[in-house]
Amino acid sequence: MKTLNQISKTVAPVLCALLSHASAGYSASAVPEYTGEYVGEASAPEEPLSLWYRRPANQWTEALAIGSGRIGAMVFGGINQERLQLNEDTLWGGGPYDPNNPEALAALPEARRLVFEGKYKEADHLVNQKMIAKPRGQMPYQTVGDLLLRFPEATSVSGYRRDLNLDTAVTRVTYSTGGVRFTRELFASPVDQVIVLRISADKPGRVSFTASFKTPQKASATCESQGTLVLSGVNGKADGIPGALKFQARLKVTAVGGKISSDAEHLSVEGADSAVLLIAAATSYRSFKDVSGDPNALARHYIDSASKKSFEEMRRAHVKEHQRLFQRVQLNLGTTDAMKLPTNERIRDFASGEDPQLAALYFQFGRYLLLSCSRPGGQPANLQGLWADGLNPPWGGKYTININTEMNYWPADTCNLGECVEPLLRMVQDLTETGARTAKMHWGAGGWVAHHNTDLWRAAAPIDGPWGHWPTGGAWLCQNLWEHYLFTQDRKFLTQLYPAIKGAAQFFLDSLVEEPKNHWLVTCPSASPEHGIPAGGSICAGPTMDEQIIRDLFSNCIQASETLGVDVDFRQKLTAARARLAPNQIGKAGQLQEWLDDWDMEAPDRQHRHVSHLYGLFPSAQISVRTTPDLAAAVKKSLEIRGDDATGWAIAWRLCLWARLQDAEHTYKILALLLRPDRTYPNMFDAHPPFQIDGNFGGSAGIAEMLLQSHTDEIELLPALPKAWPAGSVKGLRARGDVTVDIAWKDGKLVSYRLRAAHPHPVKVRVNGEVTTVTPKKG
Ligand code: FUC
Repeated sequence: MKTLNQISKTVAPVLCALLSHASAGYSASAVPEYTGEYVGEASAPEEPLSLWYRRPANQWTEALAIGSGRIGAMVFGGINQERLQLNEDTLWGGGPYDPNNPEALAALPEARRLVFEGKYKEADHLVNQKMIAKPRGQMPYQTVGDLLLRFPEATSVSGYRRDLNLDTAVTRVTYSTGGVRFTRELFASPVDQVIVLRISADKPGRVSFTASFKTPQKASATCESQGTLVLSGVNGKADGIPGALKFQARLKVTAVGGKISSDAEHLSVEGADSAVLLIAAATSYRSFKDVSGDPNALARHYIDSASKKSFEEMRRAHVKEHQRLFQRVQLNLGTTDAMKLPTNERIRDFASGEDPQLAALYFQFGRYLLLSCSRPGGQPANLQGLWADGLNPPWGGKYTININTEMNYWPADTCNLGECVEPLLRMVQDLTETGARTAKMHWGAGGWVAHHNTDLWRAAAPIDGPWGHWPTGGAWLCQNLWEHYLFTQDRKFLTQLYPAIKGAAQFFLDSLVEEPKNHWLVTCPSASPEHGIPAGGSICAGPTMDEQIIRDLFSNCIQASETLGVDVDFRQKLTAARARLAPNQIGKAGQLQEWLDDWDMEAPDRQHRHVSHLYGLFPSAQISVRTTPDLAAAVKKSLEIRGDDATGWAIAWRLCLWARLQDAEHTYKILALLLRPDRTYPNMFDAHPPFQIDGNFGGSAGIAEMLLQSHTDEIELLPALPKAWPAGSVKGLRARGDVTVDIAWKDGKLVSYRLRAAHPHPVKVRVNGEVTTVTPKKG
């Protein structure tokens, strides 16, 4: 049999021209991973902000995530084979489509009549039959595929370590075999828009490997020239919607010393001192209605520009750009010996309470993830951020907007990463267009609406079933963006946002109806997200969360129109309608009612993961311990009824809520639930389970909320500091009003703080129950 080298010399030019199905040839499972002994245990990296492990990843949730905001990889760190599972944030199933159901509007009056006559089951049935989108699901986010690197089989391995340094956003794999120490260094550069991998050895001529692509997509790999392997394909249809995207992944290898050769679908390096791999990926997506982009030109462009730079140059630029944002916040919760253990063991042991730094690492990991999956110009963070395997990840890896996408952005401003909000603004701007059609076709209303999910194509109609018939998803997204304005006071941003807020408000002015008992203005038919009502099904009128979100939306729109000096008449309409919304009500168990009627204690699933009606306390500021103590006490009661434990994001929401209740010990107890091995995977991804990234982001937001709150007219320092963190400091957290805050504490008490603002103005600061007025320093 000829070796790959011999083949490449003789027939490479012919083979290079051939296309072959990438997934048909080289198979990941055909490469036996090293199963031998691991000799000489590696020690912890010197950087405290590193995740690290003593073994390669076996499972996807052990692999380490890198991302440029737009392209990303899960890095497994195998010895015989490295697997990089690749994503590009516009590679989804299907193509532009109109999901609106032409039958929906005709059924609306009847659905409302049934709800108001208390015939909830019948209403649920009608909504299900007539008012759900066509198709009933949305399009899934999908993998590009894997880049596989096969190395010469190892017979013994020593000193193995893989780590991910959050401070540099570089991941490394190091180990020794056959008397040679190998190092892989990888990063996904937001500057150069490529994933860069350098493989080196401490002895010359020892770097050898074979690279190939493998994908479940309809795609073919071809060797375009010596050193360049290209995977080209199209996405598939989903839920009956034909695939409309082309995509390409492109690998370019350069080596110092040794030989590069290739056949149709493999590219080999033999006997090099080191090699650098550049990986680019792109699709033909230009917008939710335009798929005429040229992935070949784009991917080629990324590779060509990156090829002009050295590895060191690219690494320097990448680290600089990452640190520009990442290093704005430093959190020190103390150090202990536990830090010497690999990350998976620290997660296992967190409950023992001797590893406060793990909470700081988790906090920073959330910030790292947000920076790696939501940068200006890209798509917003989806259910898995940027990282998803296969063609149909859990829940399609979509944007679920009845909590999950909103939670993804909770840490953005408090944790000083306001720039990451930009993709969310653009998605909402898209939704004002698609959602205007949904508003008209499903509700006979003006403005725009988005229900409980959306996707790359910005589908806005209700999906899945009656519980998806929930019209406040778009309005909630507007609240996230409004918060960004509160933090930054950026008038230009407000001007960009205002049309979306106004359109969302217009929709509710047109679609709210008067309920017969108290004559309040309510949404109908709607649902309290995913929670069943005692009568069966979930369809109802005016669930508490809807009324709270709309109250915020109207208030924000009124304030924005005043700030911008526009729409006086519209503002008056909103003021009048706001006064007629259903109020927050306290029910017979002393709880905050989830619905217009006091059904909470009869609800079939009282410990449900969603805590939608508690939106008023967090993320909203409608309820707070000082401004509305009775309602805050009712929220506490509701939380007790719901219970502490839940799935990933639902624990993170409880964390933020308890922090807002300013019960430090209870908040910490919830944090420990989030940081336990069945809720945090070895790679620190949140376990819903399976993986969902929202819990990571909600976790970072919750930790920030323990240290600083600014949702009332005060900046409160250390509002929920637990005994487990007796001494520490935090630098760079953000408070509303464009203020940056540093705090240090000892023996559980604040010792110093510093406020900075670009445009200093007096602010009220609350410390240990005392309020003083302070003017921040300029900066
Ligand atoms: C909502 C939640 C589920 C899951 C899904 C993506 O439907 O109720 O728990 O998070 O979104």
